[in-house]
Amino acid sequence: MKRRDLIKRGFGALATLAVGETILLSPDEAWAAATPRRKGKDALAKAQPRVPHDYRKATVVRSVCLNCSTVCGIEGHVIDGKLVKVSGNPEDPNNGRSLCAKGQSGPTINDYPERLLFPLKRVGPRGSGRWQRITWDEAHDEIARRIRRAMDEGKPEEVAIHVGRSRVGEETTRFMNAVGSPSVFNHRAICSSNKRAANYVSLGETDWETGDFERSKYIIDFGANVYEAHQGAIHAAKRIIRGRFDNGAKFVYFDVRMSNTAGRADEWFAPNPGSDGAIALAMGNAIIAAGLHNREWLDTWSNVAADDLAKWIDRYTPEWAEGVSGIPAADIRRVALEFAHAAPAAVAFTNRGSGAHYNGFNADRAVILLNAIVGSIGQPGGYCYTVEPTRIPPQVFPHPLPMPPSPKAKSAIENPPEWPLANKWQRMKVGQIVYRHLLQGKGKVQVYLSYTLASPQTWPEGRSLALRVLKDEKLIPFHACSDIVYSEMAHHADMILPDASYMERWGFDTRNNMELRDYVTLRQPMVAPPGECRSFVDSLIDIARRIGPDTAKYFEFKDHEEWIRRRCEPFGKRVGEDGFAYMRKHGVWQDTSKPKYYALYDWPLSAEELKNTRVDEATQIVLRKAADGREAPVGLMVKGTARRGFITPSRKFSVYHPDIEAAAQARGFDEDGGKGMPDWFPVPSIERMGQEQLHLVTFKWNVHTQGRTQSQKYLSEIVHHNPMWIHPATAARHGIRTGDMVEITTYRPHGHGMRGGGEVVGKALVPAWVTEGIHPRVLAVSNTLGNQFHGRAATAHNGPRQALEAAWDRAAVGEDADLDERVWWDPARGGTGAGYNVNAILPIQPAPLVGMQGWFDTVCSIRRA
Ligand SMILES: Nc1nc2c(c(=O)[nH]1)N[C@H]1C(S)=C(S)[C@@H](COP(=O)(O)OP(=O)(O)OC[C@H]3O[C@@H](n4cnc5c(=O)[nH]c(N)nc54)[C@H](O)[C@@H]3O)O[C@H]1N2
Ligand SMILES: Nc1nc2c(c(=O)[nH]1)N[C@H]1C(S)=C(S)[C@@H](COP(=O)(O)OP(=O)(O)OC[C@H]3O[C@@H](n4cnc5c(=O)[nH]c(N)nc54)[C@H](O)[C@@H]3O)O[C@H]1N2
Ligand code: SF4
Ligand SMILES: [Mo]
Repeated sequence: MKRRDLIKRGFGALATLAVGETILLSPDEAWAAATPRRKGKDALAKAQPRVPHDYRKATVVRSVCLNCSTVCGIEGHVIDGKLVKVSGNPEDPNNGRSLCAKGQSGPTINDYPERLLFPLKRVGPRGSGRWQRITWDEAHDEIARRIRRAMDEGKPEEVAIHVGRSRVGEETTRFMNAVGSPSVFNHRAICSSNKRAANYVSLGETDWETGDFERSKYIIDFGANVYEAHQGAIHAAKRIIRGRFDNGAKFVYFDVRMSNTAGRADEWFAPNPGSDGAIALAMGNAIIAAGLHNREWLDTWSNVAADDLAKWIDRYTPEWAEGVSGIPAADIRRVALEFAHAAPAAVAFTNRGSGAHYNGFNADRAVILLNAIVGSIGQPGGYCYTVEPTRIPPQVFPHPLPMPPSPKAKSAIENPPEWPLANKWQRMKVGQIVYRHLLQGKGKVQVYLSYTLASPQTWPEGRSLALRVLKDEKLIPFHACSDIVYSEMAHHADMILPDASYMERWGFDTRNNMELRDYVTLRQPMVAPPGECRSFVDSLIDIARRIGPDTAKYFEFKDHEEWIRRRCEPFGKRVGEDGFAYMRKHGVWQDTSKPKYYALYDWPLSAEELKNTRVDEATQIVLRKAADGREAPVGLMVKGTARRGFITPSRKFSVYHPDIEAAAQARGFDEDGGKGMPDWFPVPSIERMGQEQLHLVTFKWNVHTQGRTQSQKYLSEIVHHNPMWIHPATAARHGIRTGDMVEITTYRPHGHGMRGGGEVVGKALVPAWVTEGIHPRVLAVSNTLGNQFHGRAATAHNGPRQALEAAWDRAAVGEDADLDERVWWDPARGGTGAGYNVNAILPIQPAPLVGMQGWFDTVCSIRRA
């Protein structure tokens, strides 16, 4: 038999695949063909004796976790080239020594037996699972050639990069700017853009608050599941615990579900979905009515003075909010007044529980406003913030020059005009319409690069609309997927680029710092990647060099390591030593040269900052004249002194925002704060819900992250089953008991931007779990399970690696006795299986102005199957 006719099968064969050979990786076929190889109980385990590690012999490498977007500082303990353990980086200002279960499971990724090892190119139809091993040169040449063609045709915008939960925004943007394409599609509208936009509107210079929980006396949390999920879970939760137990803070939590956070709260309320904004406005109303608002703060710092705000908020009484939310007016009033009494050491904050709704932008604005009403913005124990918390400070770690200019080309997918505020403060995009717009011909792609993205699993209408488009070679003519395991995304690509894991590659990272200072962390390889895995950024550098001199000139560094080293060189002056060596040793740098960012708006302008300035009489804004004669605001006169103020048009905390009013008027509607003020309006589909219809929400488990952890065996051993939570009264009405299969039917939403409403989106079958820990009209299914790919732990298949042709080569990537012999959740061993994914039936629904996905607005009906 000629070598090229030989088709190897399954992941076991991957390790011995030579360049030019083909392999079949389609899970179904590979599983069906897998030879059972039982050698007696735990035979493989006996062959793989467990050796206790002597950690004193370990080399410690500091880096950053990326098993979720909390990005905790970590220390890797490496023995004989193997990462045997991670622990918290004690110098990290946010998490210190603390890590969660997901973080500790990280090392299982590195020698995962089903890791992708070589670049692969599709042979046969897309999605058939048949691949040929190619070299990196071949992979990069082909991608570069296709990008060059689009550029030469004058269509650089048809080169797209689609990123999920990644942390290489600066690198991908530089690459795409060099190509001249604006088509960087991201996931923020899927994730948290309502919350980010609300912070930008109100404060002007941050997308994320930093509650000073440790010093707080009263904490109200609207749907941030801080003990389990949240961005910054460890960071926030440990400080909330200290606030509660060391500082006597009270913790009040709103969630439609009895999450672990609800279980730890002093009071838990289950509001009607989509009503958090109404509750927050009513709390503001109650505080002002009782005269407990901070009149002085509002009159000084808010662009709507106390008396005007009182008039606006007058309509949102606790009684009105009770009708909307189902939470008794007496409780709303009582919590509000307790909160006001604790102020300024009082903080109200949010995450996706309030924000992932059609009306979530306003809900989050209302919660931020609540802090302003009691004057806790920037105060110890209050609602604090840092400056641009998601950016690596370019003045400290400057980008190597020359920098490519921003692209001139436009893309209606990247910047859809229907959502005028989507890209206003940050490139937040409207990610959920990417596939729909491609289907409708509102934009085109020639080259589609996907990175850390599992859209069939994690996006709305995932296995329905997203998959349909991913399979269509006319709509996506070329798809190269960067992944570390054989995912659903990789399966539907034309080329697979096996990435280095976050423990095997370079990168900078940062987020908001609970210590209210700027800080930066370094991600560095703890171990070498297996096989030919290579960091995606290194691929981008290499591809940019191959496209042509016009792109190569922006990438004159050998690799990502050198790029980072160069950014660290100027930083070295700050610390008085080699900047790169400093970062590698500490893993983190915190800027302690300035005071903590308390009440940043109140910081006086220095004599230096006041040079060439004048004060505008009408607004009291301090304006500085630049060399070209143009004036820009730099501060605000407050009681005779020049202060920094907020970085908003009025230089004050923005209750009213002119851009919102203008955007709503341009779109011809009044919702979503159409008067420019924080408002509440009903989610249209919820407003029209029939008597028997229910809300379907999803949520995150504490031990799983979206589409990226299910292949990690310890995590999937802990959680691999996700039945639908249903209240006993609702279950009884439908004759449903725990374990019964339930058919869920979902309906298309009403609302702006999308046509239709009320039609069936789809049906799913999910088992029930009857529990009192949920709102009677809400059903909840977690969004992180139901994998069809990603290997044995994720798909609940016990048995040998899908090794057919090849003896597995332990030297390349070893087999794992746990996966071979102990996946007890395999249905073939009487287990419950890998869970359910309901994203296929969750409709795309962007919020009116900002475009964030209304994840938790889905209306459905159920019946016992
Ligand atoms: N129903 C429902 N769905 C949701 C949500 C919800 O609330 N409800 N929440 C949403 C939220 S908040 C978000 S942020 C999105 C996130 O969803 P995505 O944007 O899809 O991000 P992830 O799930 O983190 O990405 C998973 C993919 O990245 C791959 N991967 C993991 N590590 C690496 C690596 O080092 N390199 C490369 N190249 N690939 C890697 C994984 O194998 C997997 O294929 O999900 C959303 N999905
Ligand atoms: N363990 C874990 N941690 C993670 C992640 C993960 O996947 N797993 N992902 C990271 C990412 S990318 C993100 S964006 C964050 C998300 O962090 P969170 O926002 O904390 O988590 P979610 O589960 O998306 O949503 C929070 C809660 O909203 C509730 N909810 C639904 N509707 C409503 C409502 O109308 N009102 C209220 N008050 N609550 C409601 C749900 O029951 C859920 O418990 O977590 C980050 N950290
Ligand atoms: S919260 Fe857990 S998974 Fe997320 S970064 Fe921190 S340790 Fe890693
Ligand atoms: Mo997210």
